[in-house]
Parts: sequence; C-alpha cells; structure tokens
Amino acid sequence: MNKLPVVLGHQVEQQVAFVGPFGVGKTTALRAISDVPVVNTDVDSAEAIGHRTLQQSGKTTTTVGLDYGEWRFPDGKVVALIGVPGQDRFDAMWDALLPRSSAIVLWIYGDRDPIRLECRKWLQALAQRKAVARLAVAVTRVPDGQEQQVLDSVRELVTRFHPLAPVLSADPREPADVLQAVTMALVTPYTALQA
Ligand SMILES: Nc1nc2c(ncn2[C@@H]2O[C@H](COP(=O)(O)OP(=O)(O)O)[C@@H](O)[C@H]2O)c(=O)[nH]1
Ligand SMILES: [Mg+2]
Repeated sequence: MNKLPVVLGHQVEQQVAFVGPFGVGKTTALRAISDVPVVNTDVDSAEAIGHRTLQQSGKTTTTVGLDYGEWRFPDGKVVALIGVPGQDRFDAMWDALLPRSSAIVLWIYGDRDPIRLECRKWLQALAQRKAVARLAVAVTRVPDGQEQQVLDSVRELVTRFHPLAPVLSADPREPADVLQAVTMALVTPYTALQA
C-alpha cells in the first residue's frame, strides 16, 4: 500500500499585501522574491496604451484579479504575498483580501507629481477600510539626487496616518529591495491608521 505524505497543516503563517497605483511594480516585486511560480491574472490592458511610464518600460498588461506568490524565511516560515488591484475599481477585492493580511506594502511612484497627493489618496483609502496597520511605504523610481527630499516629504505625510510606518526607496525589480520592504512592513508595530 502506498504511504500518503503526512501533512502537518498549512505552512503559510503571514500574508503581505502589495497595494498601489497601476504600473508601479507590484507584480514585478512579487515575482522578484517569490519562491514559487507567481500565479497572476495580468491581461492585455487598454489602460497601458498611452501610459507614458509604461510605454517606456514596455508594460502592456494589468492585473485584473490578484497576484499570488510565497516567500520563505530562512527559518522555514512562509509568507504569502498578494498583489491587490487598485481599489477604485476593485472594492470587493480589497474588502476580501486586506483584512486577512498581516501587513501592507504601499508602492508609490517617486517620479510622478504630485507624489504626496497620490500617496495620500492611497493612505486614506486604507485608513477608511481600517485595513491592517502594519505598513511600509516603498517609493519607486526616485530620481537621482532627490532621494532625501522625496523620502522626507513622503515620510512627513505618512507619519500623519501611521507614526511608525517606514518609508523607503525601493526598486521592485531588485529582490533585496523588495525583501527589505516586506520585512520592514512585518516588523512595524501595529498602529491604527488615522483616517
Ligand atoms: N526603470 C524602472 N522601471 C521600473 C521600476 N519599477 C518598476 N519598473 C517597471 O515598471 C513595470 C511595472 O509593472 P507591474 O509590476 O506589472 O506593475 P503593477 O501594475 O503594479 O503590477 C515593470 O515593467 C517594471 O520593470 C523602476 O524603479 N525603474
Ligand atoms: Mg500587477
């Protein structure tokens, strides 16, 4: 008789959600660190046509559902990673996925004006849903020489929503940057987001 493998329960202990504007790099970031093939629902996107940044990067797809990947800590614990589509068109998805997440990484464009306005819009949307309050804000594409200025400005804004949320500059294509964002989000003290 064949022996069945012993299953000791699901390995996934934590879930980190990536949120942020279209094309900022959520799917890219997930792929950069996932230990398993990323399941995703990107399809050709009409929205990508005419989008300056994305034409430059060659991106012509968008996430209609969600992305799923997993990352394993050196001690064997598994973190589920989910890329959540933009909240304006996918309210139900937010309500289903965010309450079950241990932490959120908010990805924001660092080269698109006005950065703070866009960042505030996302923070407000998260605060309104009383979404998880372990948060890190990852700023992409920060122009050379402007890192200090851009991050300080975003930090000042983020502090109003969550006094302890880290703000970092990160390239979603770089695994080390993405891991830093994920681990920083997970170790942030749990604090209620101010609306
Ligand atoms: N040059 C540059 N390209 C980036 C950077 N971050 C992301 N990208 C590109 O922007 C695109 C982001 O697409 P995607 O991850 O699908 O965005 P999503 O809609 O947030 O999931 C990819 O083609 C990335 O390679 C960056 O810091 N610099
Ligand atoms: Mg995506």
